[in-house]
This record gives sequence, C-alpha cells and structure tokens, in this order.
Amino acid sequence: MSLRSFLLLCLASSSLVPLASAKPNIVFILADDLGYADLSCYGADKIKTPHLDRMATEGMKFTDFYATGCVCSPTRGSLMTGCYPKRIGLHVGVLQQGGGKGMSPAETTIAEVLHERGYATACIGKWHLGDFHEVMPTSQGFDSYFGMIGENHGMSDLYRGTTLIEKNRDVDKNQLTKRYTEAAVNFIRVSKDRPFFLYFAHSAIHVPLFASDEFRGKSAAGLYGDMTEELDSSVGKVLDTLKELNLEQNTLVVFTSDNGQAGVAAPPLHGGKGSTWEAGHRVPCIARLPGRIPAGSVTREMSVMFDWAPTMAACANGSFPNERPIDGRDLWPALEGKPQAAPLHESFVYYSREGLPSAIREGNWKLHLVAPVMKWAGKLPPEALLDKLPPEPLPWLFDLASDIGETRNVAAQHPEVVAKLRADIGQTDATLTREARPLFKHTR
Ligand SMILES: [Ca+2]
Repeated sequence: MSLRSFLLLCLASSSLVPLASAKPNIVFILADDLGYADLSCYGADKIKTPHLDRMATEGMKFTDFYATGCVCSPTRGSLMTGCYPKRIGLHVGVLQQGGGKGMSPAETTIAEVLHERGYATACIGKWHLGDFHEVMPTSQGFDSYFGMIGENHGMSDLYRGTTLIEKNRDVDKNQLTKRYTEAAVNFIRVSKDRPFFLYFAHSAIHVPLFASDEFRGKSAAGLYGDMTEELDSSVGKVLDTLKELNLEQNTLVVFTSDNGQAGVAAPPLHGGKGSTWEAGHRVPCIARLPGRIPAGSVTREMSVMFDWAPTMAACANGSFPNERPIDGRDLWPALEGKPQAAPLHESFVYYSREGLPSAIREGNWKLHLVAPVMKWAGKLPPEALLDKLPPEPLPWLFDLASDIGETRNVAAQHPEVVAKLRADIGQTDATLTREARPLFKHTR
C-alpha cells in the first residue's frame, strides 16, 4: 500500500468509525438506604422508576450485588478504596460529625486514581467519611465538593469544598435532591470536553424522609416512594444531559445503594439496614456503557461494592494501585458478558454494624454465625421479627438459590458446608485484622 492510500484509509476510518475513547467518563450514582426490591426493574409495584428501568434495559442489572457494609460509612469507604471496611479501619458503625475520625488520607481513592489519569473529579452529596479538612472529598482526590457531609438529619451541615455554607437547620431538605441534581448537571456541562468522574451520592432515601412538592404524595408507596421517584427523576436528568451533550456512548453510568432499606424489606428479601440479613447488604446495581455492556443483560455474578474501584480504574484504561492490598476485582469480564470459568469471589463476609464477622456467602450457601440484629425495623414490634428467626440455635445455613428469604435453616443436613464456611470466615477476618490500616484520628 502506498503512503498516500494508507493515509487516505486512516482518514476514512477515523471519520467513519470514531475510536472508542480510552478514557470514558464515569458517573457513579449512590442512593442512601434504597432497598433491593424498591425499583420497578427489581420488582417494586408501587414505586415507578422509569429512568432507572430504562438504564437497566440499556445496560446490565446485577442480581447478586452487595453493599460492603450494612450502614453508610463502611460501604462508602469501601467504594472509594476497593477494600473491605475492616482493612481501612471503617468497619464499626458510622462516622459522626465532629467525632474526629475519618477515612485516612494515606488511602488511595478511586478519585485520586482517576484524577491522576486526567479526569475532572467532583463529589456531590453525602460523603460520610469524615468532616475535617484532611479527610474531606477535596483532600481525597476530588477537585470539588458540594453536599451534606453526613446524614440528612441531625448535625450534618452543607459544604462547598471545605467551606460550611449552610448549617443543618437552615438547609431545606425538601430541595436537596433538586439542588444536588442541578450541581451534577452543571458539572457534566462544564466538564464535557475532558474525561470526568462524577461521584453523585444522594442524601435520599435516608430517614427522615423529604420530597419536593413536585413529588410529594405522588407515589403509591408513601413518602419513601415519593422520594425514590424523585431520585429516579434525578437519574433521568443526568442521563438526558449526557444524551444532549452526545456523551451517552462514552460514559459509564453506575447506580447502586450503600445498604438496604431502613425498615423491613419488601419481599423476597428478609431483614433491612443494619442487619446481616440479605436485605441489609444486597442492593440494586445497574451499569450502562453502550457498546461495551450488552443492553438488557443480567449478571448473577456475586460482586461487591469494593469491585467498583478497580473496575472504574480499568474503565479509564488504568489500574488501581496494589502496593497496599485491596479486595476488589475488575468487573469488566462480567460487565461485557464474557463466560466465566470461576466465580469472581469465592466468598463474601458480612460484617455487622458492630464490626463483627457475622455471616459468609460462598456460592449459594450463606452461613450466619451471629444472629442479625434489626435496629431499624420501623414501627414493627419485635415479635413481628422473631417469627422470622429460625427456631434452631446458631449457626444457621441457608441455600440462597432456593431460599433467598433465609427462612429454612439446613445446617444440620450439611455439617461439612458449615465447617468449611466457618473456617473461611475466620480466615478472611484474620487476614483483614492482621493487615488492617488505621483510620484518620484528629489529634487536636
Ligand atoms: Ca446508608
């Protein structure tokens, strides 16, 4: 081939077939306390979520995706670092505003990894990984931050960067989803000409519940449903903006939740936030990147929040640093629908909100060594939950393939499975304990 025809061919192919960008944009949307069965594409019949449903039909839905923690801070730290919360000292409870603790600045975050690869990075919404300058989003890899640093109730204030702009009592929480969404859309617009990473962590659905007038009283599932529908509408606005800017084909969008619903879960799961029942940890997860993630696909691969850090790094054609051990694995083979010879994870360990290794899943087996506690059971009397507990003493073994609601204890029939899972949970916890790195603690 002559040089001239080679150049012509290059020119023709570059104009006809745009090369897939080596650095797709990434939008990671995290809901707070949204339950597994609370989106219509996950079986909800009283809550309408057309935008998330569309995202699922255009991308991949996960059936067996786990929030690392059953409460906020552990899961959020895990998402940022690719680690089990215990590895980074975040496995016990949640961080309190003014409590002097935070995720260590010595940890490598996905925002730092992407920033180093040339991404514009923004965190909008709930951070919940510390409220001192040293541990706020702008010290952990984000160019900018706007949001309520902790939970939408109590003491949490609204920040821009590291500046407190509104005290908690002055924030109109009914307008929070709208304000966050405007900020998110604005960030996408101003960043459209370079790779960007938006971590959009809604304060919704966490109790107490708030909704703007447009959504209040509109769903068939009370204020929780109204708030979920408003959240769905926010996702729609983000997707519409990507489409309008012609970025749809070049943006990975992920939607998931940081733990289960703070009430009693809708069937088929049992339990809720703060417990190691499936409904405490198993959450909806949807991922869309047209052309790479097959449209309308479903994965049953057991995967965990900590997988997204290495997966997002790989999406940016990079890799997550491994000088310090991490627990996450690259989800791309599963996301691209490639057949898997072996499961991504042999096991997943459920830590209780007290930080104890309480249950483990391997394949479809789940073993509970500690009885799950339901702290956020809403208004239900404790007796209503007791009848769900197996009458036999611990440990309890469930086959999630046939008993996703964890109601039939089969430990007595499978002593060898119980023994293996018991040994494995001990081994995982021993490794994490031995290798654990410290939290940030303010010394002033
Ligand atoms: Ca939460």
